[in-house]
Amino acid sequence: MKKKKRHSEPPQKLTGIELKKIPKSAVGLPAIKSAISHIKEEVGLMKGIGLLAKLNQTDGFDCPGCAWPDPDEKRAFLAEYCENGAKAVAEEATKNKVSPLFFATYSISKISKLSDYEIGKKGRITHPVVVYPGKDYYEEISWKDAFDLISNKLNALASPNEAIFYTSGRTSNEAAFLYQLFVRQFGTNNLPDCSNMCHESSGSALSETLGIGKGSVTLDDFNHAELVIVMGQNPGTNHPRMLTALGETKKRGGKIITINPLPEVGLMRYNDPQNPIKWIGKGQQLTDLFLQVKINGDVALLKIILKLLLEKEQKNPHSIFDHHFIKEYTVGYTHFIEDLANYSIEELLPQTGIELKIIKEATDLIAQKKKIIICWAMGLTQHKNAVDNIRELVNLLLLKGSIGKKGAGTCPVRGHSNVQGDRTMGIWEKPKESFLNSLEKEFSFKAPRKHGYDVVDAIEAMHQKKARIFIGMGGNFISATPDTTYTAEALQNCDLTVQISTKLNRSHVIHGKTGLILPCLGRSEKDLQESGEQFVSVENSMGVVHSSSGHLQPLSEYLLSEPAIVAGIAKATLKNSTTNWSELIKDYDLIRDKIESTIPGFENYNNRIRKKGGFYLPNSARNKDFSPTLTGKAKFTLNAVSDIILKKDQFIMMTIRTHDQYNTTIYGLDDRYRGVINERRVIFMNPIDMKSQGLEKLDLVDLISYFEGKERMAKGFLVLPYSIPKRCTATYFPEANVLVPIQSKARISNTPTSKTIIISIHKRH
Ligand SMILES: Nc1nc2c(c(=O)[nH]1)N[C@H]1C(S)=C(S)[C@@H](COP(=O)(O)OP(=O)(O)OC[C@H]3O[C@@H](n4cnc5c(=O)[nH]c(N)nc54)[C@H](O)[C@@H]3O)O[C@H]1N2
Ligand SMILES: Nc1nc2c(c(=O)[nH]1)N[C@H]1C(S)=C(S)[C@@H](COP(=O)(O)OP(=O)(O)OC[C@H]3O[C@@H](n4cnc5c(=O)[nH]c(N)nc54)[C@H](O)[C@@H]3O)O[C@H]1N2
Ligand SMILES: [Mo]
Repeated sequence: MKKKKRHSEPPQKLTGIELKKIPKSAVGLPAIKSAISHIKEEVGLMKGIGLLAKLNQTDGFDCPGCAWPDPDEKRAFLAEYCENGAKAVAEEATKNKVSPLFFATYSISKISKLSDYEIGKKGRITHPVVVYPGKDYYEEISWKDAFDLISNKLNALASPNEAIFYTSGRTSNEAAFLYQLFVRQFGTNNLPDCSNMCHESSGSALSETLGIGKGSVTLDDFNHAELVIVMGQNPGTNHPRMLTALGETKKRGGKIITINPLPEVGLMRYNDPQNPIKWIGKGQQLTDLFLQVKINGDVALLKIILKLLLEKEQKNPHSIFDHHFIKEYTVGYTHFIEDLANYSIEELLPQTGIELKIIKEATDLIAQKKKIIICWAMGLTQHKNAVDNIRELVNLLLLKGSIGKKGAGTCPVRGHSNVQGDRTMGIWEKPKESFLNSLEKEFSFKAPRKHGYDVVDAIEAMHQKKARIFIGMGGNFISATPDTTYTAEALQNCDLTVQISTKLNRSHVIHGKTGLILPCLGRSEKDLQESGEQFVSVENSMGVVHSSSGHLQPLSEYLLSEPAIVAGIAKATLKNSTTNWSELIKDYDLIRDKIESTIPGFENYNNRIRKKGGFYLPNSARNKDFSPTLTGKAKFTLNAVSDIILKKDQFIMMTIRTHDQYNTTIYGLDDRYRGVINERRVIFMNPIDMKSQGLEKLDLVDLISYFEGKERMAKGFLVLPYSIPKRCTATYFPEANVLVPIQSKARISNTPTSKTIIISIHKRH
């Protein structure tokens, strides 16, 4: 028992903070400098520059950073990447290796004492390794023995539903398709993925209201939009290339409204990285109007805007709403308008924390525009009423007829570079009947119909020992999921955990009785199979499917590609499979042929994927076709405002990313755009709240979270005064995940509420 505890809590050492002035604009020279310094340190300068030249080029590899699309036509010669894309590549192409020798010297207990930053910097894993029950060291294992071990354990289960198959969103279409095929032939739909913690709320809301779980805009729409509203998103750090698109909107006379509890630097001003002449100077202003909303105040804010728009419309009929669109394409309008009368602006206003005057300014801007794009990310999707957040913004777009026309629509900005593609390939615990039917027809087997576990349910199942095997296709499950201590117990309850990974991470030290690490090729590396060099394909945030081929020599001769690993496990496990797994791996064109036969939109896949820039998947909402909804029309919905009530001395806390991390991979210890250098255990607070709590800058505090009578504690954070609404605070993910209660999740989508955690703050004496 004692040993388990030791592994579950990441260390809490503080590093030595330095506070800097918050920069006035994003990107520009400091970004280039930072990118080069990471590349130099991890990869070496010459090799690194060669690598960057291939990033996001049509003959190169897809950036493992975010899912923001590349331009359809013109690609800058050397520079379709950003600072953080360069860092992501540097991390993957690092010279640092985690070999069997490393594992012989570092016990698992010893690794567990390192910080996430230190663990990540150890580098790429070179050989398959295993830890046996009761042992504290990983040791080398052959691929064959690893596959046999997995197959023996899987086949010994009482039911296939006792195994869980997680996916993180970097996995290629080819690997994802094979993975879900194997899992379903094995007999379960237990396919949770990182989407469950990410854009699941968007998928739920958009499928219900517009009939497709993906966004409707293309990159070109930003060239035509009259207004872009960016809600709950920090693109300066997480999707830097989006700033270029916003810059284009501005150049053409469009406006930008930003809705965020923090004045995120990148959204305010930026310096185009591809236009060095402009690096000197203040940069281009992006945001025209900033609404500093309280955490989870978005539905209240949108309702005020909707009510004010309605007032204007009633005063001057047909001046604001697109009645033709509403009549032709939607249902539920009358009911929706009636429901707005149940809310009063006076009651809604305190939830937003914004002056009415500023909300009126925003309403005036919206009222005049006919082509509106709304972009959003985790600031909207990780709350109890997250699905409501997104349905409410859809209401606004529907009123304005801003869906399915140029320069307008929904833009949920995806995280992982192929998270959207993985879903298209069938990585989902709730598969559609039509999809299972096609799989059965093509592969002659009976696919399971019972819905599987999502991430939260999977953790519960492992904790209750209803599930005994965990296999992770990429990702870092222990650090990405909520309730770290509870999730650690869940994983440690398993008979077997298998991590298919590129780099060492904390999930390798929180293992089941037997633990396996299977190292795979990264995006930037050559994938050589029997028929020659292979490429893979991915889908970006706007539904463009394109190819990605690595150019580097693989880091170690023992690495296998993700498709080859899936095939290896499948071949060993499935005794009666009619699928020829070895054949499929010889030539990935054969996998793509199978995708074409089972998934709509992939006609002539092998041909079209070879075209420069790839191809667009069909998107019904983009064409004003809402037939996939229950009524065949787009739907107005009634949505709930936040029901959070803070007691005295309680605060609402959001967990956010720094500028120097990729989810659980910590590139460095700085958050340059927020002026925090060399420390991650910090809590951002409003200065008035600090005063009321008797706290001073850099005081050391412990945090306690509250949920359904249970308290959770995270120790050792430094207080930082910041521009953030009163009673709102922010900490960094994953350090604060111990505080996120496993049962605190969004209605419908089941997404952990990583942006609404109720806490109190306790000064160390
Ligand atoms: N460099 C880098 N790039 C990444 C990632 C990374 O870690 N590093 N992660 C990738 C992934 S998987 C994802 S999902 C995306 C994440 O991209 P983001 O969603 O931009 O990431 P977060 O840091 O979670 O930022 C959430 C933003 O929402 C705001 N916010 C929080 N709560 C609320 C709220 O209640 N209302 C409103 N209006 N705003 C709120 C926060 O202030 C913050 O600006 O980025 C992807 N790209
Ligand atoms: N509190 C809090 N929790 C959150 C969030 C939050 O905002 N707040 N955000 C949530 C979100 S949006 C997401 S998407 C999840 C992210 O959850 P995950 O996707 O599980 O986490 P990552 O940190 O992206 O995973 C990094 C690991 O993936 C492996 N890896 C990298 N590239 C590859 C590859 O090409 N192949 C394979 N097989 N492995 C690879 C490396 O070993 C690396 O250590 O976290 C969620 N958790
Ligand atoms: Mo994400």
